[in-house]
Amino acid sequence: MRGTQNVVLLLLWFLSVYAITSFCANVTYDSRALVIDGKRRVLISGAIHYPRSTPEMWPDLIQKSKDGGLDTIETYVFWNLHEPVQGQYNFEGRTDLVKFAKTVAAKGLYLILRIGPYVCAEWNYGGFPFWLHLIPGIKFRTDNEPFKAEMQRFTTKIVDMMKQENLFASQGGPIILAQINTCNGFYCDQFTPNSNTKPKFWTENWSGWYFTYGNAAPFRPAEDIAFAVARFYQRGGTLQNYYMYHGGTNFGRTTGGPFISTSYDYDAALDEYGIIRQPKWGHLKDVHKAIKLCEEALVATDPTITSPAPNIEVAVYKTEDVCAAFLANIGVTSEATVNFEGSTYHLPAWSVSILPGCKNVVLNTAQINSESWIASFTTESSKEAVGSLEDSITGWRWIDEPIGISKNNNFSKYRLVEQLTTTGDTTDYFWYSLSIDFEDDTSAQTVLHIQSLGHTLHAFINGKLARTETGNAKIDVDIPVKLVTGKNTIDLLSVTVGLQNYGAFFEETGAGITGPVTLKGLKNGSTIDLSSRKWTFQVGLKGEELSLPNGSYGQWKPHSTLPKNQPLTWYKANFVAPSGTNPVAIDFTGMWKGEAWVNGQSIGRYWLKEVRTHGGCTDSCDYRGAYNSPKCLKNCGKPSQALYHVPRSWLQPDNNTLVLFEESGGNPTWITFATKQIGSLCSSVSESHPPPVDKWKSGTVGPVLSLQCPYPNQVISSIKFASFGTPRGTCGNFEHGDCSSDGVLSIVQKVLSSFLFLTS
Ligand SMILES: *[C@@H]1O[C@H](CO)[C@@H](O)[C@H](O)[C@H]1NC(C)=O
Ligand SMILES: *[C@@H]1O[C@H](CO)[C@@H](O)[C@H](O)[C@H]1NC(C)=O
Ligand SMILES: *[C@@H]1O[C@H](CO)[C@@H](O)[C@H](O)[C@H]1NC(C)=O
Ligand SMILES: *[C@@H]1O[C@H](CO)[C@@H](O)[C@H](O)[C@H]1NC(C)=O
Ligand SMILES: *[C@@H]1O[C@H](CO)[C@@H](O)[C@H](O)[C@H]1NC(C)=O
Ligand SMILES: CC(=O)N[C@H]1CO[C@H](CO)[C@@H](O)[C@@H]1O
Repeated sequence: MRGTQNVVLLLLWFLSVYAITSFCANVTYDSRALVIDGKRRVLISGAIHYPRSTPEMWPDLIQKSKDGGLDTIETYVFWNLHEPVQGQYNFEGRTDLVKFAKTVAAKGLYLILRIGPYVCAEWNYGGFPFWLHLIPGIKFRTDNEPFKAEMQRFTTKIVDMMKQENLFASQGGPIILAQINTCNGFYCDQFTPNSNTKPKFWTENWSGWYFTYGNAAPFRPAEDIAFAVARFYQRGGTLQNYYMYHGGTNFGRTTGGPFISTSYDYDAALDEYGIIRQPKWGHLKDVHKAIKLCEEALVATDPTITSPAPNIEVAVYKTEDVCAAFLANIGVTSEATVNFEGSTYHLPAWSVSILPGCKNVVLNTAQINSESWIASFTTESSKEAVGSLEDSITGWRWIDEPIGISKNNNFSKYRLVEQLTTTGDTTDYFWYSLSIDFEDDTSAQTVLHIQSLGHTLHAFINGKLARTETGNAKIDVDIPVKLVTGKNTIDLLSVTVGLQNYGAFFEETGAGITGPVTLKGLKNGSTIDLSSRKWTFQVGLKGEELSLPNGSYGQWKPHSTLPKNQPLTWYKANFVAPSGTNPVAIDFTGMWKGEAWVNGQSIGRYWLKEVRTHGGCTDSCDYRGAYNSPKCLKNCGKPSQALYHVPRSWLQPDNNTLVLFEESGGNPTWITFATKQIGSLCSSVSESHPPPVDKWKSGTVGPVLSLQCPYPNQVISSIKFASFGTPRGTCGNFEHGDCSSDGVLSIVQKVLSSFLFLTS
């Protein structure tokens, strides 16, 4: 049986690859549809930003998108990655846009290319290269000649590049759309295009929300996003795009912010690691199928929308030949029944039923038929592997980063300077150093007052870390200091954590210690302003200059002297990659804040900052009612991000180097590796559920419960829970309800063991 299925799958795959060669398309539109080669279409799209994964991951991500029912992949183009230095372009590796477009084409999907050049996207500086800001007279995103000239040059470069590779649909390529008049938001059913000759497009349907350091992780229930999608097509929508379908990872220093996490998981249908997130992926797949069953009717006419009762909305797309209906209950609390064309339909609160052919309900957005599973991390040390993974990280070595000025690029001024215009955002790190003599102030209750534009400040007084403080736009801190007679040193390390990516004039936002800096409460009672004293500045760290992130340079000191909880320390170790093919993460528990590199490639900034919202978290969230990003939160009381993705393709089987720069202090020997896999499957079915969408046409009647292992090499090893009645909870936390029939677990176990017997 399994063999036969494989043959069928292979066949389909060949067919889809074959299909791309006949792509060459004439793409136009009218008020109702996108018209591709004369065929009127409604399309479903999902965002995958190519630099947030690796070229090795792209084919799998795009295949899973296709399997999930998408027609189209959408991406921004990230100017600051492609032109890090003015006139010097980069289109290699994760920035290989042409390869990404060709991968989309090879899977037989369309591509929407949003060239920007402004992208927002929680991306550093909204995608603008920082050098753009240093062009005299420039103002971003407005009618400004220097800006328009640069924007035109970059946009032309990208368009020409795509043309040269024949990637536009008119040339036989996958790109069907570039910049468009559209709607972004959690819901877009009320949106109207700026011309009545244009179709209704939704470019950013936020499938979840981004994570930030120190805040709980938002998630969006599958029932609610399914509701939003169905509502959009119910009210005349033509194309919607999930933002994100795969969020991925903000590698290196690419996060915007400040304080956007390195993980850009977004609670998307594909998780940060590319694993299918259930039930979201499967439920949306069913929604897509249901909409596609209506496609002919959707493109044939505008909907007739009526409201037969409060909170009930019925949309019918009907011509002589075709019909499709959407029945919505937009009420937040009450279920409802609707009479439609002689039949009665039951609608849960906040749900839409889809009726291709206007007769049978194939899907209700609040009823999930798709199976669920739990993908979880296993630390190798908890496995019965030969040798724990802790043993596979060996030979920790270290180098201390000097406190204060240590590089020849230092310079002095009798004032404080803004950080970004000085560093050009080439590094997160910028030193402000001052030395000051006192005759006798040693017994005084002296306070050092510092004002900074952010984002993180480490203040060292006489070589000792006196305070770490974090803030967006404003850090205002009083640090009690003990001065000594004679020379005192004040070394302030200012650290950026991702540049602002949105808001009016966001490009003007500065960082660093712009003052005032004062000493209050000296022995003679006076306050002195240090802002206009002689400060010495240094761009970047000594370790960056020495290329320590590469691991093989510098005088690394031995394990026997390894310091713990020491600020400003570089650590390095060798490790053997976790075996197998499951995605890999590093658990940085034990460390505090810094950046990490694997084999010289930055896996991003890490920060174990704890989630401070202790009240607002919930495991299960009521999907009913309008969603917004604080509505459903998880991760309270835990570090906002402990696990950091290391792409498989960056690893060798053995002899890998991990380097990290720790700002505040930690214990690197606690660091472990973990792999992510799907360990548990859940499925539920209700007698009132319509049959699965894919069974609908094949004549199967009644509800069907199915379980399928996500990977070909997996088998079901045990059944943990089974209930027939009114069970409660979510996958992993089920419990029996008030009504529950006896012996279900043993019946299911028996079925499973006979199945295993049959197939073995
Ligand atoms: C493309 O399609 C439109 C409308 O369907 C048609 O008017 C136009 O002539 C076509 N263009 C080409 C190059 O075939
Ligand atoms: C500062 O830079 C100068 C050269 O510009 C160098 O001679 C000096 O040693 C540097 N200072 C420190 C503390 O490294
Ligand atoms: C107080 O002491 C500081 C530091 O010793 C000195 O700079 C300042 O001039 C003194 N102020 C007065 C009013 O004596
Ligand atoms: C690694 O070393 C190369 C060559 O020395 C250098 O160009 C590169 O910038 C280094 N990478 C990092 C992350 O320091
Ligand atoms: C491990 O890799 C480092 C740097 O990539 C190299 O210098 C070293 O020779 C390698 N060691 C082994 C045993 O292969
Ligand atoms: C990704 C994105 O564009 N997010 C924006 C969505 O809209 C909200 C509110 O309208 C903004 O706060 C986000 O920045």
